[in-house]
Amino acid sequence: MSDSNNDNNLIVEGKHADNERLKLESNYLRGTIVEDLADRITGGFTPDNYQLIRTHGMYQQDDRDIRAERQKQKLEPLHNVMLRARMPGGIIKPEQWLAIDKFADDYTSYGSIRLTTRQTFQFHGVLKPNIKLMHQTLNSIGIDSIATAGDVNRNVLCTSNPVESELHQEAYEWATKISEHLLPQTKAYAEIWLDAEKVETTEEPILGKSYLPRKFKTTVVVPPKNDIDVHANDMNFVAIAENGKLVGFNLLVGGGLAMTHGDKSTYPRKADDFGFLPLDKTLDVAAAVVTVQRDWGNRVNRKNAKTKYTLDRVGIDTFKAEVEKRAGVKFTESRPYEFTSRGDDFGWIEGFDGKHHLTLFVENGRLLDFLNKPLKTGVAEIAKVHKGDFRMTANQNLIIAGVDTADKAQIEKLARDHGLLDNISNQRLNSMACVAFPTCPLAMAEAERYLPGLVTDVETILKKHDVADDHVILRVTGCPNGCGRAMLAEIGLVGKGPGKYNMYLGGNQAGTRVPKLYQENVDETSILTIIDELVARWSNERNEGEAFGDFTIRAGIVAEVKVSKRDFHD
Ligand code: SRM
Ligand code: SF4
Repeated sequence: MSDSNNDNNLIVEGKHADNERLKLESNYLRGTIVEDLADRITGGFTPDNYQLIRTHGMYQQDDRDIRAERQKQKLEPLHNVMLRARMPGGIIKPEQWLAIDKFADDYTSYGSIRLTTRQTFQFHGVLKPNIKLMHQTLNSIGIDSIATAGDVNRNVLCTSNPVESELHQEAYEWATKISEHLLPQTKAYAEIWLDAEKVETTEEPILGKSYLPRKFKTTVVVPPKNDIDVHANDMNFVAIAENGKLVGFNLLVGGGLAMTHGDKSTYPRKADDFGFLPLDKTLDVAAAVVTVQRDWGNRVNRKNAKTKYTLDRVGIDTFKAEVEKRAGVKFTESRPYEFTSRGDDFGWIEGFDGKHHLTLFVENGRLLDFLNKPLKTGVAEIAKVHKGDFRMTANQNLIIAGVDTADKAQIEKLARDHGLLDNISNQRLNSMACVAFPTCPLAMAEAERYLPGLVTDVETILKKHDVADDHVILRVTGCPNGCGRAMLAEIGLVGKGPGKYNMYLGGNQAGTRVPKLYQENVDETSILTIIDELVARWSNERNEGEAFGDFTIRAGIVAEVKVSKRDFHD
């Protein structure tokens, strides 16, 4: 990069973050993971490998509920790993499901399969001696966990709803192609976990030897559904169809939701519109956006390293022009489209191809055999007879897709018998939380374990004010990293400390507006008091059909966040 580029503020000068050193020294993501794996004195990994295993789809964790007790007993934390699979578009076959179901039973300490907000599943609590077996089991059924974490392009999302069968199929194929195109080229994963022969890596043409400055997230979305929440993502391909056939994409760049409490240089931000591109330029454009972020992203301060900050630093026009140059494309004006909703459509729907699809609500995505609700067994029983596939949604739910008319009754009975098809309120269907305690090391407050009770209380409040059939998009996230996407909710609760949350208001139903801080450090009782007061006002003062988030802005309860950098913290 020439000095004149630095004049334009394209590169952030200064001492690089330590993650840059370890990526560079890792010999293309190998590090000393193999040696670490053989060390059975500790259940954990050395600090460098602790970071590097992320690029292979794993995080080292320990159960925070028992951490203090083990410390008292002078025991090392009970180290284990969480694995996150790579599932572009979230599609998984019944036979694959049965294998992951069995692995969760046999080798994870929680015995659960956790559907995530990015259309895949996680195993929690896999001990070191079982890690290789886990990868080999997944490999035997055609699944890997390459690049589902770390400074790379993550699992590529795609709208789940298979109603518009052909268009969805095309979009899904693009999600898979983009995922493959942007994968690391290093064969470290196969070598370390699958005992494959060593193949020297000489180049990472797209990601580079130091990989990306920070995580990078991509979606392919089929409007009018914004079920994958584009504005949480660095790069989004919005499917544009003519006569039901995909002709190209509008490109949205620079979304992201994380922030740090007290650090005003961090903020959630919506993605910007770059314009329309023809289908045959998709992979070139994907690579160009990634390489511009690779070269211009901030490698000095990881808190300001994501694409959203690069765009705000160098300017949208400069970033876009560079993408056009590298991809050999000129974006034309974006084609018209509209997002109207984000939720999943629960129950049965029929696709244009005559197949039936059953969307099941899975609270917090946690598939486990709860008392009187054997959800995990239920999905496994369905997998034993199902001839289509499963689709994990970005709202932590599960679609039993491609069911023949003749098989509908049997699938429905299995779902009902296992508590997968109960009557669920609109409010619960539109509420979501991240994992948080006990497995997430970064959690400041409860989320997954707090949400179910909170929703019950909010249901009571809605009923009290005669809006029980309506709902508020309610999301809880255990810390400001925002994994539960509270920063695109109508009411977003962001963990601040045990039992304390910052409350944000003013997102909208389509997920195209970032909410704004309403009250800081509120406890669970005050949260209910505030929601009660606000819902009472909404019920009495709202315009016909006005959604809660829109009301909070019109009524002046919070100001609208139009441009995050300017408005979010003011
Ligand atoms: Fe996340 C880190 C869980 C979606 C932003 N996220 C984590 C870790 C791995 C904690 C850690 O670094 O040690 C959490 C593990 C918890 C556990 O025990 O499972 C975690 N994130 C999750 C999941 C499982 C939440 C869920 O309830 O489903 C989601 C897994 C997605 C996947 O399958 O890949 C998940 N994370 C998200 C999202 C939402 C999204 O992408 O749609 C976000 C906000 C969007 C964004 O990226 O801006 C998100 N997670 C983060 C961040 C902040 C990144 C940043 O820009 O600063 C971290 C922390 C970090 O990277 O330093 C993080
Ligand atoms: Fe953990 Fe925070 Fe993400 Fe929740 S938002 S899973 S607490 S990192």
